[in-house]
Amino acid sequence: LAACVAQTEMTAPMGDPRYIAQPLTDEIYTADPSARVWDDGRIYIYASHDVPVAEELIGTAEAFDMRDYRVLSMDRPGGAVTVHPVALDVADVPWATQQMWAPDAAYKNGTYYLYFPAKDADGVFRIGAATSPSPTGPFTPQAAPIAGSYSIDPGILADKDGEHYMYIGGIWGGQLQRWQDGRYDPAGSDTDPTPAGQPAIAPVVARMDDTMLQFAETPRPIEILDESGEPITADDLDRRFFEGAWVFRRGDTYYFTYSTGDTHYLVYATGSSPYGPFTYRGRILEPVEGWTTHHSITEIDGNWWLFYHDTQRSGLTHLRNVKMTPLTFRDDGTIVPIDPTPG
Ligand code: FUB
Repeated sequence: LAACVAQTEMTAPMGDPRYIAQPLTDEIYTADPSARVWDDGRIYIYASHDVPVAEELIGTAEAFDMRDYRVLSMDRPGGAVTVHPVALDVADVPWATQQMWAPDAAYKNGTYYLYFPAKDADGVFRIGAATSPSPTGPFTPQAAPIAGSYSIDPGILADKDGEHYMYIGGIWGGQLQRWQDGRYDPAGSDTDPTPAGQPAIAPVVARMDDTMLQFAETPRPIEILDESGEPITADDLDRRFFEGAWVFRRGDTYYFTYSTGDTHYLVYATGSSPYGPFTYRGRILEPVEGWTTHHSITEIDGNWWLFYHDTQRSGLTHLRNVKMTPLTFRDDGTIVPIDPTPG
């Protein structure tokens, strides 16, 4: 996420025909949608809950000062959207102080798990876990963040063999560049110090243990390769990883999808293992209105959907609204890219 977000703010009303999809709710501002379909067949969206902030914060990463999570749900695409009560409040998380950013969720053996990034008392992003017998919460947080976790944007892959993997990372405001030698460097860069031509900073993945509350292993970096099998480099801004990893499996192919941040694309790479390496394949979504772009991709009754956000309702980068639109795969497994504002 931008350390300092500069953009021209603009206002576009709901229902504006330029947009291929409309906001799923106008009750609250929501972003970073992680859409899940659990055993009851209902669609649950675990999202950031954006809030207004003081004027002087607008245009900075501190404008993303979210305090709680609210789950959205619907019985089918196009169905009525329910905005559920607060699922987890930062005031109830013993170790967290601020900035409840992009969450995700998982289900195992009758328990729902909410995973979320937040800053601790030292201003360092960690990943927390919370549990509930209900998909909409309220969730009970663990006393401490997941040991060995850092940075932002946890994304969960529930693989077909029952294993769960957590993908994490975000550069700039997400602090991933400050963890490059395994320890947090408080004096590290606010952006990305990697020299041009060097491999881009890598997101990481760890398998969850049986409790779903800890990692079973030390997080490992993920390689994202170009068409020649070489690592994507830090200066390849249209293709390098920035934040918002979302991994799903389609057949035997693992799709590692992510945001390129300051170039505003959602893109994807594919591989044959949850650990990668993944080879870059192309774009999923052209830039949306607003600085950030963040998504999930979910199969619902045999059809694939892209959940994403933009700033159609507010015209302000820190007050976003989630949307969903159909996603099409070609016969060779590549994705048909979407332009969110045609015409
Ligand atoms: O919502 C806060 C941050 O903005 C997320 O963690 C990033 O992925 C970006 O969408």
